Amino acid sequence: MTKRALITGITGQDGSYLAEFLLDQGYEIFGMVRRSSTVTFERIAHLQDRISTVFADLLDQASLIELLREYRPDEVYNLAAQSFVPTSFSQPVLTGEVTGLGVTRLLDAVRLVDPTIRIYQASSSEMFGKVVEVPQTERTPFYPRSPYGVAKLYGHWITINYRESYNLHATSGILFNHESPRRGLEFVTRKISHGVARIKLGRDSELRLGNLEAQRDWGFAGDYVKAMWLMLQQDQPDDYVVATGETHSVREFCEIAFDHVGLDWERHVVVDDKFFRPAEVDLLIGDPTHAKQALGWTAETSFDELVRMMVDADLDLLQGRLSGLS
Ligand code: NAP
Ligand code: F7E
Repeated sequence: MTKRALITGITGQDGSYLAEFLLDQGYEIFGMVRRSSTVTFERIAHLQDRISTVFADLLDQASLIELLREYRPDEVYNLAAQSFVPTSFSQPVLTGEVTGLGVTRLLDAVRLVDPTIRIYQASSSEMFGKVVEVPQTERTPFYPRSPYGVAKLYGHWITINYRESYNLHATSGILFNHESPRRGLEFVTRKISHGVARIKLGRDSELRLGNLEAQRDWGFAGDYVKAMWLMLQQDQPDDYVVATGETHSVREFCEIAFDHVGLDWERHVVVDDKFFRPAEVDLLIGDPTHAKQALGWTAETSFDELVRMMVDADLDLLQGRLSGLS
């Protein structure tokens, strides 16, 4: 029997990689999209004839119930969110509605329509925020530092609550930062890779950034979607940290990215107060031991490979060699 998966957030970075991965596993894919006056399918344009796009919104409970009733997926991957941390400071209520309460709407739809549907919740290392332990594991206490982190923490706990209250196969993947050539241009890694490519091609001379000292555990999104799938293949639902186990600063990312094209980052990067946050997450580093032992999952792409892949893809994109979807 062909398995059916519903992916919310399919138009985002992870949605596109997960759809590719599940198609390779033989799944029938339903990608949930929200109504927009412009088409936002750039990342999944190459998959359009292999997946079905279906309309609903995490803000609308009835739309989620109808969706599950009509398409009856075996697995639901909840990737949809307002995911940009600075926007969560300027739009905290919207972020809470989508990134927090949206999870409850979806879990409740699963509970009402078919409680045997397995569900994956995209939790985040942002929940660790001002970290109380290094490295962070599934048992590290949380201390979120942004409305986004707070909303994700609500989503995390409501997932556990529905698992324990209604016996749902509801799993939470606590994923650390993962990047790719498909990352949104506002996130720091893609902002740097795209900025480096523009400077290399003579279209810009400087790149304005915020806190260069922030450290993140950065992996490749293409590796991380496999962990999501593995989680839903387990007999029992659980929580998993998914990370590389290494941390690097924004400064290091700049050094490698500029060096890759023969430029000195210090001649081009300008620190701009505009990009600092009201509260910062200084250091994240995950311990993926549980994912390795229970799922057999490890990150396959090194930090250097990731940085170079992103810069090369942006050079290609700007020179019209490909769509940036490699
Ligand atoms: P992304 O690129 O920002 O994609 C977010 C997706 O959510 C988009 O498809 C967006 O649709 C959709 N969405 C937003 N509001 C919605 C709503 N009200 N109803 C339905 N869909 C809505 O995020 P990502 O990087 O792929 O991350 C995927 C998930 O993992 C997110 O939940 C994120 O918070 C979480 N996460 C990400 C990371 C990371 O490092 N990437 C780490 C940990 C957790 P539009 O295209 O219409 O805007
Ligand atoms: O910032 C610093 C910034 O916006 C990383 C989301 O996917 O990962 C992501 O959240 C760091 C921060 O990602 C700029 O202050 C410096 O310390 O790329 P980011 P994030 O906030 O870590 C988590 C795991 C998620 O779940 C989120 O959805 O870089 N930084 N200068 C900058 N950041 C940005 N965006 N722009 C700058 O100019």
